[in-house]
Amino acid sequence: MTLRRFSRRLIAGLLLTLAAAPMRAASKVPPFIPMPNSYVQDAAAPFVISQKHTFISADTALLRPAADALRRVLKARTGMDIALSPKGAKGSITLAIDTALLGAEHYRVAVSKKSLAITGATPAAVFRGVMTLNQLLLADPHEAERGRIPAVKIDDAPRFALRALMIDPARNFLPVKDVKRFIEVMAKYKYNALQLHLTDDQGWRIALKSYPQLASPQSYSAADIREIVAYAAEHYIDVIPELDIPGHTAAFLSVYPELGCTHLLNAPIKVGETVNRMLCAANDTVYTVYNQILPEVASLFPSQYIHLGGDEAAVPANWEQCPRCRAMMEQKGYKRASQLMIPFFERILSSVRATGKKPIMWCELNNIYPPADDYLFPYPQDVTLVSWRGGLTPTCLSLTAQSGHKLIMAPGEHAYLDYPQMHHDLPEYNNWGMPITTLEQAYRFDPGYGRTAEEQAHVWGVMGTLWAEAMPDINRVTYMAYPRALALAEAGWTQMEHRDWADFTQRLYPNLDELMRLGISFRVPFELSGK
Ligand code: TNX
Repeated sequence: MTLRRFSRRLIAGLLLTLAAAPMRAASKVPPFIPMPNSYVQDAAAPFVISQKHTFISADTALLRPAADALRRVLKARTGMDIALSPKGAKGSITLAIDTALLGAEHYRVAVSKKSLAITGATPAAVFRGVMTLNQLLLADPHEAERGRIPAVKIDDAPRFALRALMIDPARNFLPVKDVKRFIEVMAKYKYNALQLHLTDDQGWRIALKSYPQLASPQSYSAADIREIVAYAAEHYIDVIPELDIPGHTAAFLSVYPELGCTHLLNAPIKVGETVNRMLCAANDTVYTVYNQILPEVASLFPSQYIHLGGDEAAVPANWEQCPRCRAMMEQKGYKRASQLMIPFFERILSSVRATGKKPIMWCELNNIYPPADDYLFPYPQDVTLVSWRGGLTPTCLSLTAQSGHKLIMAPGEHAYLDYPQMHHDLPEYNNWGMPITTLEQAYRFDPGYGRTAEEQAHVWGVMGTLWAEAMPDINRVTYMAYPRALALAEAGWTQMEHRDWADFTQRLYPNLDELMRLGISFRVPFELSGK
């Protein structure tokens, strides 16, 4: 081979390598979390936005929150403030409802040299698409700064209709501004529900007109709740209130001790210390009071759902020893005091149904450990249950499949974000021997538990819980939540065949970088690096 020929080959080879290099870099999956269910990267030229020639057009006023979100995304990533324009304006980015798409959150993102369109079955779906675009722009910050958006086709819809997080202002109050900040972050990861655990032994955090004495010094007013709910609605997040009964009620009973069991009427209650008190099942006034509280709470929250707790009721120390409860047991012919849950929730649920809302409860079985094999009591058919206790989720799944109850998956093994993320990590107090839930363990969660399609058809979705006994403020809450809530977001959204732990860890880093820049505290998953 002549030198000339050789060098021509060399140059051709070099050119090929050079041509291939950006392609290889570009073929890296952008840091989507959750991973979309269908994503195709196009080799075509990117869509280039410019301050002068690009506009955002939305085909209905209902898309305004999505359009505003997109504007914020583009401003943050490109520095350009892209104006909203009338429909059809040339050079515009379009947001549109596509009624051909099925499923409330089904959206498409189509980016080509000529156009950028985000379409969805509903405004919520379009909003989710905007969140995906935000992550697409995270892939290459330099390109984004130049207004260049890679050509892609995404067609995506969630595996589960519900992806929730639960925060616990009852244990440690969270100011409205912190709740709003929390909502902002969850929305980025396509969560669509926030459960507020409003009442517990440590506090009653909702100020009601019907029973104003219940409110603790730190409580949400009606105006606060409206503010939270409205902000969540702009992010297409449903706010589900929880009033925990008949256990976890020391704060309530500190105000109305006469509504506890008769043998405990003179036993002092110290909020923050006393636990395991219950509402008396055999006191009519309990039902009268809740028959006023529940409609008021229902009116403050637009959600179709109210969570009623029902967990960890200390029946042996309360109902079992209360003369009035025992008389009721006898009259009903019950052998076990826990059967009083039947009439208790019959009355409470009739108050809930009268508000038009649907009840949710923590699923309790006839034992707190395996071998539990049945419900604590027969849950009425319209109750949605939440599986939570470590070791019992397979049983909960089977029982609910048989009995036809809708199920939310919050298994302690994967979704309890109050548990430590690593040995010797937080929490530094109130750690009662909590199991460690690593990021990887949070990720290795199939909410269908590998069951057949039929056996998991009743699974409504997932919920991560942030029980806050050891979370004094929002920085601790987000430290415990993230990055595990990113893993959970993907478990709730992405089909198993598109999930991959190693791939997730790669998509994770730009998101952590983003959280850091937003000032959201999180645990650095140092165990993933430097191996
Ligand atoms: C059990 S989970 C509880 C909570 C605690 C949590 C601590 C559930 C339904 N009840 O009241 O905060 O354990 O992990």
